[in-house]
Amino acid sequence: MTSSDELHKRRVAAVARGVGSTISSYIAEAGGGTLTDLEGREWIDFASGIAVTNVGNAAPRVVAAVREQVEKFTHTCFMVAPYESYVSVCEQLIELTPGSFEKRAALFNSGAEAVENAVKIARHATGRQAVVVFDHAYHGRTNLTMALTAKNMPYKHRFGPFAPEVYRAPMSYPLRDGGLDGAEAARRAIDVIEKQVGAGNVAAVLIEPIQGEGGFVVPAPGFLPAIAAWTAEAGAVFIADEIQTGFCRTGQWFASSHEGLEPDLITTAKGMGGGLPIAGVVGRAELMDAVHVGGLGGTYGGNPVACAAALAAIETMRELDLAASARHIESILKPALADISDPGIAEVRGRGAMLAIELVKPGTDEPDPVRTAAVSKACHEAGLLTLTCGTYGNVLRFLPPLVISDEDLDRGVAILRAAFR
Ligand code: PLZ
Repeated sequence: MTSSDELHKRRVAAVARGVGSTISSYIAEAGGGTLTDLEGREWIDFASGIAVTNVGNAAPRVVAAVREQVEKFTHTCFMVAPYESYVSVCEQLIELTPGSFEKRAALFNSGAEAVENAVKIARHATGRQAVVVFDHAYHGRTNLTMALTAKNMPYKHRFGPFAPEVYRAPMSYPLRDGGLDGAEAARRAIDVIEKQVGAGNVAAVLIEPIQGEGGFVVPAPGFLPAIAAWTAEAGAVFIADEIQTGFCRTGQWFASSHEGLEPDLITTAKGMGGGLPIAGVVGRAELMDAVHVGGLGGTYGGNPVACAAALAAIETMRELDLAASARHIESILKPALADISDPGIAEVRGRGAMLAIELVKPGTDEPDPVRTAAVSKACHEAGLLTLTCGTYGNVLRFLPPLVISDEDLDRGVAILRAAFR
């Protein structure tokens, strides 16, 4: 059998250098809480891809649904010859997302594509152009979404020029904004928007309810509702990017619900497809339906195999009550993380199964990306797959599949503790 070492050589000769990987082992199979590499080494999964396999890897219902669908048909293009599962996924998005108003949905292939389409819809419906995003935001790697994303390296460096009419406002980041409360942080952001953009020019305010790549930043309570209220008053569209936070990850179907938000539009991807590529935009019917017939689409958007997987993943989340599982994971993992006594730990934060540790140089608030990378590497060497994130690269993040066993969680925590030592 091919070894990871041999594969690595082939990879270097065949795969563009710009595509990186967190670990150098190659995966042979994966399940509900572990991955196994070609050498038979097991990894406890605290990554879920990147918050994708919420229902676990190769989840039984997803596997069965995909099998059944590929035997019937693999592709017709919904824009050419439609099929039921696309409609069913849209119905599920409408039912599961917060907001009791009339909604519509549309399906795409990736998170970035969903975000681009949400912006298109907001611009079309309002007749305005400006899009407001926040410090530390991550929305994707396509040209428009690079402009929306905050961090230069590795996402934007030398890839410009970027799309115009994107404006960045300060985020609520309790650890790093001098402890502004939600209302104060919102006032600071709104002031920037009003002075630098002008309320009447804003098409959309786009925000992750808990920031993902930017560092698992949980805004102070009240920040999101205040921003949403201002957006409504300005006649702009409030878009929640729930691509990383959605589908039970934070202990609710969508993280917007933790603060009672009813976003005008929500973007979803990742967890929704149980590992297959599918994304969606769902929201107010009058916004979604403002776009002319033929204005939205794409060859593969809502591919039938991906739709079958999404329906099976959603059924799994409902039947196993994976939102409750995320809260259960939080109840075990958060105290365990808080219990790691290390002078470099500035904060343990997050919700549900989206938890993080931010690391600083002891006694300062200076980010410590070197130690963060070292702890992460020690975890990898000991068989725990963890990821880092953050504008400063100093956040360890934990995203186990929501079906992970308590035993695998405990084993993971033990490896993490040892890695800190
Ligand atoms: N919005 C909130 O988290 C994807 C990106 C990893 P795509 N996050 C992982 C990387 O380095 O490329 C993400 C997200 C939020 C949008 C996206 C983009 O989703 O499916 O990767 O396009």
